[in-house]
Amino acid sequence: MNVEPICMSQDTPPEDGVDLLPRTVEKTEKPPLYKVLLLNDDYTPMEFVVHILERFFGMSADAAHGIMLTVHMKGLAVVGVYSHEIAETKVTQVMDYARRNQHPLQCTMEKE
Ligand code: TYC
Repeated sequence: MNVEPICMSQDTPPEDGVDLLPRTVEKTEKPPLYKVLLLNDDYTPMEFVVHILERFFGMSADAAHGIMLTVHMKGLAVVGVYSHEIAETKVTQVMDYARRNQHPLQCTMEKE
């Protein structure tokens, strides 16, 4: 939080008595957002990717199928945008689940 004096009127007498104290402007910065990306590979089954998108990203079967095909054809796609902590959790959940099922699926995050 930044606190900026707007009117420092200490060395000149206040004209109307209103500016005895410096006014402040509070600048609240929005937390940065992070894109979660799913990467294509030649081995992870399509149904497994669809399942991941439904399970961890709350997508409908249709949306998940569409995004999976986008990743398959284009090489990668953004599958969600979150705060740093949530994005990190999603990446960990996907990577752990893929690894446990012995698929090489890769999921990463990057600042928006
Ligand atoms: N390319 C994979 C296949 O043909 C399917 C796939 C889609 C893999 C999306 C990963 O993120 C991915 N079986």
